[in-house]
Order: sequence, then structure tokens, then C-alpha cells
Amino acid sequence: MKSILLGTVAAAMAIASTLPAHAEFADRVLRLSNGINQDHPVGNGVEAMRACLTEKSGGKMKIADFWGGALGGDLQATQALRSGTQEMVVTSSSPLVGIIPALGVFDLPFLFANEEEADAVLDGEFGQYLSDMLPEYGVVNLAYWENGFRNLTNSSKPVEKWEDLEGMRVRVMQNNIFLDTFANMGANAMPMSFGEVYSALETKTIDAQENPFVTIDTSKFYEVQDYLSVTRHAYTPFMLLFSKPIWDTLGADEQAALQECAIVGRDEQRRVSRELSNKSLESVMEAGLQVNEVTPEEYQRMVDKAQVVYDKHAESIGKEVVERMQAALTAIRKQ
Ligand code: 2Q2
Repeated sequence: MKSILLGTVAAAMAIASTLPAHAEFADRVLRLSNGINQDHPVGNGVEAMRACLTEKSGGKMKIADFWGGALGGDLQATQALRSGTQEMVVTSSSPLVGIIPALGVFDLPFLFANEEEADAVLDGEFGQYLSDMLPEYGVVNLAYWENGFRNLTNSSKPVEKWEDLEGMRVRVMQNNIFLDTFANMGANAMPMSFGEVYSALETKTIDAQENPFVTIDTSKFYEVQDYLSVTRHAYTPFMLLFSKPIWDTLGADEQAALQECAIVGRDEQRRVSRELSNKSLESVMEAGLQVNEVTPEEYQRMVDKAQVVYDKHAESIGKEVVERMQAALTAIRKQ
């Protein structure tokens, strides 16, 4: 009897010693949605995050991923997070500005000069300052991922200067900062959710849209557009958001694993995004898009023209938010 008991204890201890790291994990399936397609670098980020979660949770935390807007667009999915009916979304910050005005700071035109600046701001104090605002709105930001610098495509002509936008029907993301940026340059700016863009281009309801090269490629906009102008007019991040009501039901180990794995996913996602960007440009050119660069002089004229948007929207974004962003950029540029 005693030896049987001892044997059982020994066996239990042996099991325990192989599992201690997983002891605080429940079986969970986390639904994650996206507006873009799985061959976008976000797909690589999600794979890296999944592998990390599998390892940390002993296979208990699983991601069920949905692509191409299968669970609705960015805004709809974010509302599902807020009400606790979906766990995660990878969304652009831009469509959420109506709910969280401070996020509009990322829509300010020509804000970041390059990826290094964006990383430093987003992964630094400023990014944390904005993330700290989000739980109040029912979402937790696990990490900033990359969407990338946005460029304009259209079906009528190369855009070489801002005046070329005159009268062009340009789809913009759903907020007033984006809308004003394009309206101020003479375009007929039309806010629209991402899921509607392809067919609106196809039916010629709109002439133009703007997105990073990888999205122009993976969402096949080259099929319904003729010109691509390298305008780099905005870098709006992706955010990997988690539902706050569901977050509050997780254990500390589960929360920590999600936070760590979101960063693992971020690093892989950004790496692939940057590696793919030029390849995507080449492949959309091969697919028939006529590409033009904007000269440094015309680029500067666009930047100057866009400055009124900063003044007009500082108040709605929050003066402190805009000032902190500018201070963060100034500090980075001095280094
Ligand atoms: O132009 C857009 O709306 C995109 O940049 C999307 O916000 C983005 O691709 C998301 O739909 C990703 O889920």
C-alpha cells in the first residue's frame, strides 16, 4: 500500500515537474480578425504569435484567425471586442478615431519620416502613453504592428503634385483627419471601410485609394487601378487589440504570455513587412501598375500644403497628445 502511494506521489511529482509553467493556463480559443488577407505580413506575425503561445501555454491557448474581413471590418470587430464577444483584432488605428480621438495623432499627414522613427515612437514612451488610454474604451493594446507608409493608387493619371488630386474621388479611412488631408488638396475624399474598397474601385464609384505597397499587392488593387504614386503621406500603425472585458477574466500568466507573444509576433511581422515592401512594389508593377515617384520639391510642397490639417485637428485629437508626439519626434531626431 505504502509503496503504491509513494509511486503515485512520485508519478504526480514527475508530471508536475514537466508542467509547472503551464499550470495557470485554461483551454482557450482566441478569435482574431483582420481586414486584410492571410498572405499579408500580418499572417506571418500571427503564426509567430501562435507558436509562442503554444509553447508558453503547453498548447492550451489557441488562436482562431479570420481574414479578409470575415468577421467584419476594423470598426465592427473593435466594437465586438469592447462588448466582449470577440477576443482580438489587428486593426488600423484610423477607423477608431471616432471612438478614441487621441488615436487621430497617427493620421496627421507626413508625421513620420521613416520606419525607425515610427518604431521609436510606438515602442517608446509615447506609444505606452496612448496604450494606457485604451482600457477606458474597452480594449487593451498588446502591441503596435506595422501597416506601413501609405501610397496613392488611381485609375486616371500619375499624381506628381498635390494639384493632380483635384476632383479625384479618393477613398479615405473613416476619420476627419484623413478626409481633410485629401479634401485640402482638392480631392473628393470619400470615407469608406476597407472591405468595400475593391468593389468601389471596380465599379468606378471611386477613382483612387491609398495603402502601403504590400496591401496594394495582397488585396489585388492592381487589378482595378492603373497608377501608383509614391506619396508616403502617412504611416498609421496596426494595433493588436484585446477585449478588455475578456482580458479581465484571464489569469496573470495568461496575460503575460499574450503580452510577450504579441511582441514576438510584432518583430516577425515588421521584419516580413519590410522585406516584402519592395517585392510588392515590383510585383504590382509587373501586374501593370504605372509607378511614379514624387520629386523632393513636390513632396515638400505636399508637406507644406498639409500643415493646416495639424492646426485644424490639434484640438479634437487633444493638444497634449499632439505636443507629446512632437516632443517625442524632436527627441528622436536629435539623437
Ligand atoms: O485602408 C485600410 O483601411 C487598411 O489600411 C486597413 O485598415 C487594414 O488593412 C485593416 O483592415 C487590417 O485589418
